[in-house]
Amino acid sequence: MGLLDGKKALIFGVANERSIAWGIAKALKKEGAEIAFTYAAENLESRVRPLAASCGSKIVLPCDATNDGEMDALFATLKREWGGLDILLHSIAFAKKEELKGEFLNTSRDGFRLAMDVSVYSLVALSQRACPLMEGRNGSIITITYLGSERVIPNYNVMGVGKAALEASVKYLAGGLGLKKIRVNAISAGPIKTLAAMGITGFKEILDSVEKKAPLRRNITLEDIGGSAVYLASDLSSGMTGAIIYVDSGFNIMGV
Ligand code: NAD
Ligand code: 0WE
Repeated sequence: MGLLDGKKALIFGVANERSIAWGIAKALKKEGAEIAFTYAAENLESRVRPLAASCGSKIVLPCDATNDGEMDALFATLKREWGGLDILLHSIAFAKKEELKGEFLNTSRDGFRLAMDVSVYSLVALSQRACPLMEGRNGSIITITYLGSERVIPNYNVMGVGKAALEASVKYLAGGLGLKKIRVNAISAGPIKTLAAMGITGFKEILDSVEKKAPLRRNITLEDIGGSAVYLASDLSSGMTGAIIYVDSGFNIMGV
């Protein structure tokens, strides 16, 4: 008996075995969910397929979150294969490398637009298409955010502004989708060494400061995030929508 027996989950954001989306997929699978995976670009297909196979997933489809046509095709396939959907995980973010260093003041118009499109609008675009498949099934939509939305984290820059917009989008989506009994929530994850954290100036210092200052005195793991995602995906969290929950060893509560 799993908490997610019979539920169908569509996962966006697996790039490799370190991805937060992969940690969550494993946790959902363990509780009995059936999983479908997407990959952002052709060069990731060979990474995602073996991971999907190890989850017993038959559905692995391409989806660049900036491409409306690709999204339409994906959801048409999913409707044919599954008929409905219970869980949508959005674990996608991108900003140009040059925007993640130096002064936020120097953010370019194009860098701002791209970060917002990939990291924020994608949640809206996916929710639009997931919604008809989730109706009448108590669906759960989950996204991943970061403390840089509300505090100034050096170099996080345009992504911080994007995460603030993502969190506001969670609330507006939740406000509208409640009528359809679809819940929308975010996990604000502590720093974790994934592909998206590679080559970030000062990332090691951020990890060190969590270990030193957070109440739990340790960094978080994919399993920590997976556990909270199971809660948000399952009927255990049936009364919760529009929430931003922290999985960060408690770091966010500290004043110094
Ligand atoms: P990751 O690199 O493993 O995942 C990011 C994913 O975004 C990749 O799978 C990538 O393919 C996907 N992506 C990028 N552009 C895309 C596009 N156009 N279309 C579709 N997919 C696209 O890194 P991660 O750390 O697992 O990041 C997942 C989420 O977690 C992101 O939203 C990130 O902001 C958030 N987050 C990460 C941390 C951290 O410290 N790693 C902390 C808090 C929140
Ligand atoms: O959300 C993120 C990372 C998002 C991200 C990472 C990259 C790196 C490679 C988005 N776009 C790109 N583009 C690239 O070219 N995190 C929460 C992890 C993260 O990223 C930081 C951090 C932390 C923490 C960037 C600067 C400072 C801190």
